[in-house]
Amino acid sequence: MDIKFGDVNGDGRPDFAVAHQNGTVYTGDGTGFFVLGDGSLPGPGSVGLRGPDLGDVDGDGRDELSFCNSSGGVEVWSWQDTLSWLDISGSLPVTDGYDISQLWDMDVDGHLDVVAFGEGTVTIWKGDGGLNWSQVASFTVYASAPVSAFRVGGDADHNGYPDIVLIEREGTWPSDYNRIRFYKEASAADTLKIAPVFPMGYEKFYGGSVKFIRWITEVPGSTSVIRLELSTQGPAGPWVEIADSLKDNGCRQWSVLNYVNSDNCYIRYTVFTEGDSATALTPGPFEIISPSLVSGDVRRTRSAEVSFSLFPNPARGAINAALSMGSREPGVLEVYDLTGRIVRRLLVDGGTRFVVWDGEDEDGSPASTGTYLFILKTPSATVAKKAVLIAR
Ligand SMILES: [Ca+2]
Ligand SMILES: [Ca+2]
Ligand SMILES: [Ca+2]
Ligand SMILES: [Ca+2]
Repeated sequence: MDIKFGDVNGDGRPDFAVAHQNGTVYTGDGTGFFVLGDGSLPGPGSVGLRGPDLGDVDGDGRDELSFCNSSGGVEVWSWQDTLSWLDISGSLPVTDGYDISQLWDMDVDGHLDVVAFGEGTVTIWKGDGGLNWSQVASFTVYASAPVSAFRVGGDADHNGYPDIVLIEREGTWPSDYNRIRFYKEASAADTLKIAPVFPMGYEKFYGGSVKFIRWITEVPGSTSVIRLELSTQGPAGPWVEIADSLKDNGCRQWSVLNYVNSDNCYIRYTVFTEGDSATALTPGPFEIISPSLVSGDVRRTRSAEVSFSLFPNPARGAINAALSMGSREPGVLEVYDLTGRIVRRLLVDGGTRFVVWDGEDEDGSPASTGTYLFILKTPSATVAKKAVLIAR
């Protein structure tokens, strides 16, 4: 793989690493603009730093960079500051025949390991979260075969350990051919287990952005399904469902909860089989930033003609909303609690309207005393306001 997205500087904005002669790491500002961030990294030479990958080696929420150098050695570097990178390659080989690197936790101990492929050989070095890398496995697939592709991380057999897939050119010209090979880690699955893969703690996400939640499961025998839940108030919950009854394929695309600011977020992963379940939590807290709440509680997009007011505030038992929007614009008024959980959804016709939230959730149970966020969504605008409900 010659391009990988990640966040090297921990600002919550996507950066990427690419094997290219003009440079390797580009940092993004979140609006589609990227600037070269190589700084003190080794120069790219005529072919670039080959087979780069990004992953958080030291668990601080910022991605480190791995790559293969022009001598076939394997290196890992950590962003320190603009233009300043630290070499954390330790005892990884300075010269060898490697072409592509991957950063993945192959033994599922919570620390990323380095895996590299080149000249027909795959090698795994176990990491300790710092500078130390120790070789734990190496095997030759087909001596001196040129590399086409290499990817680790999927767990095809649900034994709880990632497997390896690669493509190389085997045979000799003119009868050479591309060969795809798949290697599975050979442990038997004997205990139901789930482990988080991403996020792992201290990442920064923007509300409304899209991230991939990843996990790995050890599933003896039967079929498994996954439930994902979010807490924005620490590892004890309360928990809000992200998705349930998911296929256990290790990955879920997630639209990060908006209108929430918290640096104490956790995901709870649960794997279910018939008659059994297992649970795991994100190892450390990650952060969700919602800019719309940073500068006050009113957010407008596009149309200034859509507005509403809430009264009284605070209100006992029920909150009134006076709405003003285009006559041909039916909308929805959503009520959220401050954990981001949707409490009630009220459909409203276009024009000038008056609706009452009776202080009950979708099931008719009374909501508790607290601050609630009201979001009015129409085809042309989204407006948010807060009000306090005092339970009856
Ligand atoms: Ca970034
Ligand atoms: Ca890091
Ligand atoms: Ca590991
Ligand atoms: Ca496996």
